Amino acid sequence: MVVLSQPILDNLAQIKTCKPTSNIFTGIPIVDLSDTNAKKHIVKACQDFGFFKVINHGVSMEFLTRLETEAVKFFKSPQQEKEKSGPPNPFGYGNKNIGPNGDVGWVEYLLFSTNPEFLSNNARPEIPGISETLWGLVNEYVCLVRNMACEVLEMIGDELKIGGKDKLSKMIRDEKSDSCFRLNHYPACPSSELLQALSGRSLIGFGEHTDPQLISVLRSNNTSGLQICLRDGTWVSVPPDHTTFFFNVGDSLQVMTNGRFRSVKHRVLADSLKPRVSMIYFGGPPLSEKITPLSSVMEEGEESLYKEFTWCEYKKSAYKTRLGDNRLGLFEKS
Ligand code: GA4
Repeated sequence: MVVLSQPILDNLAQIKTCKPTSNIFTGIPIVDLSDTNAKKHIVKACQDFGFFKVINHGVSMEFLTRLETEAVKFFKSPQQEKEKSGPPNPFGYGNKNIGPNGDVGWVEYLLFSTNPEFLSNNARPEIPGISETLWGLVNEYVCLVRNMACEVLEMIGDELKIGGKDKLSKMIRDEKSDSCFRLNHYPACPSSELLQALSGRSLIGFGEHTDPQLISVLRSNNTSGLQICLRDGTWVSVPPDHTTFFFNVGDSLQVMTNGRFRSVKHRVLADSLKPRVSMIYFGGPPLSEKITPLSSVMEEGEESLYKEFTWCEYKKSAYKTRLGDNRLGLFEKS
């Protein structure tokens, strides 16, 4: 039996582990944004998996590397310095603790608000200790990724014939859009002692959950870790690709399509050998927006599967849940 020293035990806190799966997902839908059939592929992927990867997105690798480098620089700074940017209530630096209800993971992160009004005024975030350079790059990145998310939502609008293809994208372009952005750092295993104690299991970086918003856009370095849950309940690993963006459907878009699109359950397992750095934009509607099925997707006589709610009501309720809870369950009609 391996006896762990106190610092290692402190390091682990209540972080869960799990057996790594050998299931590499080779069937990820790939959407070429320059393809004239892209909208068809996007809608199919949202229905089948709630997940797809985007190529030919036009964002330069050089820019992505610059942002990643600046993020790594922040995460490499002394712990005491980083703590000055926290706690994430709701925005700022967080270490291991995720959300307000006791969830933990092998992760440290920075959470930003990306309200467009706030960004266009080029206002500094309410987070102390963030360099001008990092803030500038985050600002630029969020604008690029939000445009990409709008493009995708417009293709969805067009394909679903929702009348006015910008009906969905408008919600995240709105100056009151309640969107956010997170930079995650999943450190590699800090010692051979811990590695040995894990005996082949992986530390859970970010536990299983669905995203409450409409749509999320993720970009990571070339370290694996992201897993998604397929319709049949199996967990599969998504091979990393630092040149592309991964999109996933959030709970709100599932509701707006009356369950046709799938808000995909996902999680991140830490890689014991290489740090993983990811950045995710969560496109959310304005707080007052009613989240209800779009009339164009409904068949004649079809009823909504969900009770009526606003994004504000859903968000409030989500923040009372644990990460892995079925948040939407509370709003399903019985
Ligand atoms: C999941 C998606 C986003 O990362 C996030 C998360 C938020 C947080 O980290 O504060 C939540 C989680 C997320 C859903 C349930 C609540 C809130 C942690 C948590 C336990 C920023 C978000 O919007 O919802």
